[in-house]
Amino acid sequence: MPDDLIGELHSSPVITRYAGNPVLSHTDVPYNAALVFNAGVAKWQGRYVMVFRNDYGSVEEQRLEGTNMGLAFSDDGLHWTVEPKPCFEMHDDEIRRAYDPRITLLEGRPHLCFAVDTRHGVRGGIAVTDDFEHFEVISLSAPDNRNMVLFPEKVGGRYVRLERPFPVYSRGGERFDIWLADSPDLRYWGNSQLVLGVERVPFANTKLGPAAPPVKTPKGWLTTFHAVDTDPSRGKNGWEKAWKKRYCAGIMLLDLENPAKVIGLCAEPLLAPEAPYETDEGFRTHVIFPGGIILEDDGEVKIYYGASDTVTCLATAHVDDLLKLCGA
Ligand code: BMA
Repeated sequence: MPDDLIGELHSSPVITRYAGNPVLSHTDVPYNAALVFNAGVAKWQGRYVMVFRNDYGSVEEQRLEGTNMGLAFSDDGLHWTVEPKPCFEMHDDEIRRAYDPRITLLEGRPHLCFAVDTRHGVRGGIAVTDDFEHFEVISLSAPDNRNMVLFPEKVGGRYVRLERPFPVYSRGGERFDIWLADSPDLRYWGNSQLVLGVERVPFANTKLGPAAPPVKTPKGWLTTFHAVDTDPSRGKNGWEKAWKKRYCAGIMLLDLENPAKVIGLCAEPLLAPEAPYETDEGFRTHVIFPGGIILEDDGEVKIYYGASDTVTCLATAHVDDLLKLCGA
């Protein structure tokens, strides 16, 4: 157990939560749905598109049966309509489920990154689609790895992704860090480099993970991440007997040409659990898990995040304020 307890945390003053939160919950889904969270979002063909994680079962009975991914569209990024059927699922003798999607528009085509629970460990998957109906899985990592996000363009002639391997033996406990790998073809990944270690984030004592795909700005790749702290004194925070972790969103800036290099890091959380739907209600409270980011033409940044592993929420900030938080 960590002996470096973090204590109270607050969201950055540059952040505004959308007054209509949550933007999506199980009641918006026209099929079996219970926890509707950890979504990836992109602007595609003139609309906003969202792929969300759906752990189905019953909220009333606090019972979960399985996981698939649903699809929703929106004209304004605020009001969403869910398609009649789930869009993506992986399940066979070896694979239990795929979840936590992120969307990157790369060379004009939507690419989905996701985690895959298998009988032999957690793998990170990448798939490509042209219609959000048919997906071609182009790569699955070795275990244990997840929270992958693709950069929206090649850097130095190579495809690049952030990822979060979990070295349980060598690192000690759950101290997991953010890494970067590159690829000539999105299939074969290598040149692994450490980007951000837990010890560099003052509001984490457990693990980190990449959040939404990095956004290109003239000053660097603006990049969200999630940061986890554990406090053994925390008790029942949700449906389970005890939930001792808190997930916050952080923000950093990566070098445009060498994205393994952190050129700015905000020492405080961007978003810490504070709203009732983040602290009081749901499966696992005190979890903010961002997976989608949109930089609008007027500089507004929309950040989509899972709240309490239960609903999908939105917060906004101005890109200049986010860059300032990173010292740029
Ligand atoms: C992580 C992932 C996320 C989830 C978070 C909090 O390990 O499973 O999907 O949001 O835990 O439960």
